[in-house]
Amino acid sequence: MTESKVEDTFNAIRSMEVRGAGRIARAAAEALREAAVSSRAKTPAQLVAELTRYGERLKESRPTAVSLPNSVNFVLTGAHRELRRGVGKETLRKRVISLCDDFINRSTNAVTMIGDIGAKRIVSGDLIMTHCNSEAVTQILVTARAQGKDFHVIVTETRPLYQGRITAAVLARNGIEVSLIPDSASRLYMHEVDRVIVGADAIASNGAVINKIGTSMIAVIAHETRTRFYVAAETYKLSPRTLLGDLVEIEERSPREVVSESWMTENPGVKVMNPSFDVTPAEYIDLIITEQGVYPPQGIVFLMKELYPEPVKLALE
Ligand code: RUB
Repeated sequence: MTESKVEDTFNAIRSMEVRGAGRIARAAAEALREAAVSSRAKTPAQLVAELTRYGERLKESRPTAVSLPNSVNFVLTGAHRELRRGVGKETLRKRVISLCDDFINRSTNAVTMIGDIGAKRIVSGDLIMTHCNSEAVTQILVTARAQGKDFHVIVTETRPLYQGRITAAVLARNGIEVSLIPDSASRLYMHEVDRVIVGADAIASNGAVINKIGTSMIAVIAHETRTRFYVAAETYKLSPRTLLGDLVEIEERSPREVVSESWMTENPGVKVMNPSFDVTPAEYIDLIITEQGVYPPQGIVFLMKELYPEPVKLALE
């Protein structure tokens, strides 16, 4: 029962039925919560071992969104701490459940906070561009609209999976004027755009932002026209391992998302590539909007060290 719930969540994340860095993170916490509730482990050590195995499995579902390991580690670090304290199995179970709830609540509150903070940057009359589908970005735009601001949003389709269509539909439903454009039309419209706002799957210690493929292309175009480029991201998108020199892995997805099986068979000499994310260097980013405030990308490392002291401590030991 437990194992199958974890596998269901693993498959839902891998197949992108559940997608977007924040939602992935919450889905993992929900799966661990359910695992803790229904576990038949006989001892606290067994319970922690079981949850650790499930957590590691969930982390393997998609490689780029650092929100996923950050969510799992938040729960597992707490579980291991309780185990070291010598608590009984039922206390430990309750503690894990409350850690999962805590992560999920923090996550939804963070998105609301980002909406409130980011909406201050939206001005009536703005033309805004966004790429892909980010709930943090959507929250900013919907909040600004609810405050009575009138603006127009250009949404890129976001090939090959067209997540831009989701964004466009949600914004339109919330009374926001919206246009959907092919990704390749971004430069044509950029000179009219006041600000670009995108989400993030991971943020590195040097302030670089990893987000949906095509984000860095849009950032370069925005730079050319001196258009402001904002990133909206909860702090669990910060990648503490990048402080230790690790690189964020870029997910390579199936070529079948780009061309059909029959096209591939008819054209065996063509290698189809489908990277899902890219890296936008700090110098193309004006602001990173988090639930803890607005940061220049070059300053994000200080927030990272404050929120994730462990990797640095480990490296120094
Ligand atoms: C989604 C994507 C989003 C970030 C941020 O990619 O790149 O911009 O995950 O989203 P995919 P959020 O569709 O491949 O998961 O703000 O919702 O966490």
